[in-house]
Amino acid sequence: PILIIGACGQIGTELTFELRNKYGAENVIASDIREGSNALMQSGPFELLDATNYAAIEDVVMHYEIDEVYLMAAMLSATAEKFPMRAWNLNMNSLFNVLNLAKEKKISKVFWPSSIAVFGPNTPKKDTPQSTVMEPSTVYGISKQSGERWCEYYHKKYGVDIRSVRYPGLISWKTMPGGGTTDYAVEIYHEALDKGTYECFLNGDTKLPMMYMDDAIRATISLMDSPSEKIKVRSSYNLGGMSFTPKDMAKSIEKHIPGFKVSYAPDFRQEIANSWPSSIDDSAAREQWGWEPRFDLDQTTDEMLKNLKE
Ligand code: VAH
Repeated sequence: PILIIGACGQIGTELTFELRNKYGAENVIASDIREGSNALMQSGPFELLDATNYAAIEDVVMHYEIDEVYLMAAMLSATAEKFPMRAWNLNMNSLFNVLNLAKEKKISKVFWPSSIAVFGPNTPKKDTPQSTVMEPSTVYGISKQSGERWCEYYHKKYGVDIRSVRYPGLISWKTMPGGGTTDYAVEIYHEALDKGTYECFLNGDTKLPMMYMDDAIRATISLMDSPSEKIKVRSSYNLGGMSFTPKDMAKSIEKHIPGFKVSYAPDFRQEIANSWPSSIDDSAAREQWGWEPRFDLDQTTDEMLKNLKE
């Protein structure tokens, strides 16, 4: 059986549905610090669980005889700047808990998400390499960089089968994102439909790596299904999908909603976005486990507007 920690989040929710489709609802235990959407709660077993509490996680793992854990609980970039110590505690201690359960052989495989936030202001911004200078300037980025180092250490020293990808900004419609710098890319669709206008908290030329959630979920499951010997990167894989600016999004949406207008009022999140790459070189993921994105911006816009209208 599989345990998803942080199952009510933007990625966790979709992973729960997809893994339940694939393995059967009873074999996928969803857990989070609070209950999730009705759809999620009605789709299979759920446990209230604090990701920073080792004993509580161990109890759930033993009770359900869990084999694999997807650790999706974290505080994202924007919120982490407001609560640095709470973010460090959640992001790091949740990872140590799961890595130590794997070291004790209580679980056999772990997925843990990193992010393009591991890269910093002096990282090459275009086609950012898999291995390069990274001096993250955000609490969230520091926690992801440190988390990657610990993942690689536990693999090398204790043989822990941990797998990870550096997600770009993710666009989805099933749940709202929580406290990220790329949340504008989800909000913009909601407001385009509700109000026909959107005030973007980044300037219009901010180019960032992005991905439609279906691609991100497919990448995650493809990585977890790959034979261990193929996985040469045990820190975290660069994962690319598309790169675009808020202005590109406005144009893509305007094709469906004539007269849609975006205004730009950058806030503290602009500095975070400025420290991140504009595009990612994900050749290692492509070569080692066959990664291939499918959704471009216009296909993403079609999907988002169609599903949000329903
Ligand atoms: C955030 N959505 O904005 C997350 C992600 C690359 C962005 O890490 O913090």
